[in-house]
Amino acid sequence: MFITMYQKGFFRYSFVVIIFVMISACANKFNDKENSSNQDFILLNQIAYAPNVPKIALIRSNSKQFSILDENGKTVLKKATSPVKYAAQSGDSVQQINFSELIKPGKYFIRIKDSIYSHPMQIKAHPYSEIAKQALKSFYFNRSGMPMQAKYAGKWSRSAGHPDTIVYVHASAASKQRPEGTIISSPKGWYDAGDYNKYIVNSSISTYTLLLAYQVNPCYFKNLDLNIPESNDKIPDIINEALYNLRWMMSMQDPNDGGVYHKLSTKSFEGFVMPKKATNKRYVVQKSTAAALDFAATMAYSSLILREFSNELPDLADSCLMQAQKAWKWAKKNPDQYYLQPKDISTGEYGDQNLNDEWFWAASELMIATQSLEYEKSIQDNNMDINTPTWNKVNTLGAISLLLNGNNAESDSIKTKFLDYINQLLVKENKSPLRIAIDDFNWGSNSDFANQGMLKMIAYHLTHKAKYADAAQESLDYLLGRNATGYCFVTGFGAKSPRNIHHRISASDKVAEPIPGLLVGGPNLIVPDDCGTNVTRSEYPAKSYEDMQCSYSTNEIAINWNAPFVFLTSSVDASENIKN
Ligand SMILES: [Ca+2]
Ligand SMILES: [Ca+2]
Ligand SMILES: [Ca+2]
Repeated sequence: MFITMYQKGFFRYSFVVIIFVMISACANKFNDKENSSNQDFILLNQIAYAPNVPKIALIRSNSKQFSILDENGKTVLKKATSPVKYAAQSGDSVQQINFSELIKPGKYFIRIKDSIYSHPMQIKAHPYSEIAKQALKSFYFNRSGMPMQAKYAGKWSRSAGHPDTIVYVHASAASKQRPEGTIISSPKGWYDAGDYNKYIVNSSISTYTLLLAYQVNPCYFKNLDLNIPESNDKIPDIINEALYNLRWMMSMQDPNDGGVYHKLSTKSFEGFVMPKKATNKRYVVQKSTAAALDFAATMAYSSLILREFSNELPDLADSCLMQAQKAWKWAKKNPDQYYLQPKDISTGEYGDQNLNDEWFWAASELMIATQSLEYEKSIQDNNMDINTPTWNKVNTLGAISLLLNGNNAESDSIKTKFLDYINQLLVKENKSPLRIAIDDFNWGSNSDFANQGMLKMIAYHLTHKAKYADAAQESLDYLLGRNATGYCFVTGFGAKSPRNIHHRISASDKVAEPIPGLLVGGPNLIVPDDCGTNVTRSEYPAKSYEDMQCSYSTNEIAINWNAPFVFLTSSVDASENIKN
């Protein structure tokens, strides 16, 4: 989606003026002059903190001390701020304020200079239950081929679109058994992002990440009722949700040769209309090595997770593993089928010229699932490194699976590398004025924070060292408001959150509020003029964000961004439940 949207041209939409509603009557009690601009002097997690976690906010106004007031206006803490530091990534002079010692549940405000108040701040147990649930439920809202009934979707109910029971084999995907124009059925699956297409590469990392969230905290998810059509069966709703996409993925493999179509897509992006009205012909496009390997990895990992449900889902785990092995064999025979966008197709590419990491991920998952030496050799031959995962860098997903599910022989050296990487993130964050470890703000920078938070929680899971959970809390703090834009980057949550997301359903459903629980891509400088020349984005990467529908480069949503956010919120929430 992303790169091609850029190549394809610029969407221009009229600017919608956003009026931020005054936040709370309590705040007004303190200061009639309160407004969102002075609140942006104090950047903090706008949702809540569990009592025992570190609580560090940032201020952008030179102040020697800060106070914390309870909801009756009584000062409960007065403390010195840290020295001013210049943050080159946001162009701000910032100070940190640390109020970790405040542990009593309640609602509070931070005050600086006697007259500048923060958004409301909360301390409570189970602080992220609701946001984790909505973040997961956003996948349901992005299901293709299913009507959203009001009893599950509330005011976001809608008709079904994209049944995908009639999908054409594109010329680029033609084979002897399935010539160009052959009709296949490939229903279900999630819309990838703001568009209505379905892409194997991005679906793979997203599905894997949700299943991983389940593996790390199964009890948490067994108790989580999403109010989706499958909520009353015996399968945890997160597994139901992942299955909705997994079953689509299974239909993307050509049973004749094991090759996997790279995507299911219209020729060009649909307009900003509801799914039911987006009725252009859809195609499966080109089999690619990246799709085959990501598919193999995800199917093999799914087989492992789904064994637990063999009574409810007979034979499904075996089918997944069989399909994974077939895809791997196809990739072995076709190791350099890099995706090349056909001339008549302009939707998302997810093109990737370096597949070493995809080989490593697929081999890791297949070795775990089969214990076969064939895959072990592929792993040993691969000079794997650890980094923050994204759709085209998936080696760390293989490493995580080996750490959680592999045998000790492989795990020891990987664990060292893995923890070294996380430790480096922690060192960087502690030195950074904004307390972040991001060097470059990429497209979808928010997903880098979510994925780093996920890696930290896995480190916590492996070592039980509190420093990793504490650092994951700070990744979450960033996404929930402690960032240079002052936004809580999740729709429907926080005092200041995105309203005008680049998401066709939210843009055309005639409901004022966007579908909740969606993490937007976040700031970056990659396409500074996506809203045309009348909108000037900040020249600083950490601030270059616009809550406008036209800003596809900063305000789109995507399944691979929401999945690590589900992991992060659920695992932090679950671990805090234990600590409390
Ligand atoms: Ca269920
Ligand atoms: Ca790659
Ligand atoms: Ca809407």
